[in-house]
Amino acid sequence: MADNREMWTELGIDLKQHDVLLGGLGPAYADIYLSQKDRPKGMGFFDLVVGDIHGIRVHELQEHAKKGGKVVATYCVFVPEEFVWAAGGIPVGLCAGAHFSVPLAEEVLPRNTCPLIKSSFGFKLGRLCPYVQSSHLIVGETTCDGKKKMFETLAQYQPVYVMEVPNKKTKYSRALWAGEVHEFRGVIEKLTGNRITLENLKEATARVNGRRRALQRLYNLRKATPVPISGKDALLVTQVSFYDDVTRNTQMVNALCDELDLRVKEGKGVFPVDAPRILVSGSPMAIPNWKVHHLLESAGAAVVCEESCTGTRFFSDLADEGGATLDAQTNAIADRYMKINCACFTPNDERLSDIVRLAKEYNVDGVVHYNLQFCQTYANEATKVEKTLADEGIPLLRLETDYSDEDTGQLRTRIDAFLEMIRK
Ligand code: BJ8
Repeated sequence: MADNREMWTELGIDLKQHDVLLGGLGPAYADIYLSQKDRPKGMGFFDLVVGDIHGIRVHELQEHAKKGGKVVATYCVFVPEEFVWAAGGIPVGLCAGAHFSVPLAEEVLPRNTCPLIKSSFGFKLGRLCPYVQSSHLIVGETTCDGKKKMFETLAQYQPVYVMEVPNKKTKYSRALWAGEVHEFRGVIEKLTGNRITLENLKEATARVNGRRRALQRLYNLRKATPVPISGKDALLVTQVSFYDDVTRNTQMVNALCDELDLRVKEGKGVFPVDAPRILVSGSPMAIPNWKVHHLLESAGAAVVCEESCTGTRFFSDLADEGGATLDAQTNAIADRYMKINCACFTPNDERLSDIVRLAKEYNVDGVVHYNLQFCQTYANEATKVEKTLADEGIPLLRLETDYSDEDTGQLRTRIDAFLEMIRK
């Protein structure tokens, strides 16, 4: 701990406010996570990671930086991490899931901005996040207006590079995106001083695919009844995957899956067999945003899948590893990312098909559409999701919320009523 404080001081962290932030996280984690019954032993690793959330991994990043290595921070699953690993850098998906930093951000950003954007900006403004402080470059994207304008402001505080994500999936848009990915390759080479070659890019692609396969395995195990792991735990595994070392993370997720495999064979689960099975679909849930999962599972539901960027959109598609040249491999990676069905695309009907397919594959009793407040793209799609699911006869609950606790009572009432309706 003393070790951590010294490091945080060197990173320019506001120790006083940071103590308040971490002081609140421990008890919340104990209440939400450690109180769960029959947790898989494999969750011990993830508890350890969260228990020292601003320690162990940040030390690793610092060690890397002392040897001349670079750290690249990101906020979106569109940023192709393969290039960073290939060039010997470390990519880190930043959290942005805490209310703590939101009031700080509201001093600069419009209040009617989504909490994910405000939280991430507030972490930088308040010097509260050692991952942000450790990063040599923040890579943003043009997925939504709020984010892209926030990145302009963020650039006043830290080096920022923004990738242009197109809004359509036509051949012209794909060409634009491929160009952006090629450009990004050069940006990362320049930052790290290392050449990206066909060999190291293929190796990095295989490593990232390994983690994607491990997460696919975890999600497939959640299709079992009774479900062998809670939705909260599965969400945490995905959240941690954004900033852990890719090789270690793959090993730990696979070790957890080995244990869950046994559970499934023995018919052991964490909820009764008749617990309503819920698919959560919508905006991403970054650490420590566990609000809706906690409310759902406390009310007796089992969250069995997330159609989200902290869920299936993060790992469902693998990148082809067979490019014959560096440019071909770069294009293969660009193609893989264009399969992500984010609400920033128009039209985005593939997401509707994904939701229906996942609802069936995971045998769910209902879908919760989760919308971060002021996120226009997901709020607009919610209406289409509602119609599509009504046509399929799948019950839907639409929730719009932020990171605060202010609406917890109201959400609980609506969730209880939804589950009651499903049970009937
Ligand atoms: S690929 S979902 S991670 S953009 S919630 S900031 S869209 S106003 S997070 Fe996302 Fe990439 Fe898409 Fe996924 Fe804007 Fe909406 Fe906020 Fe959002």
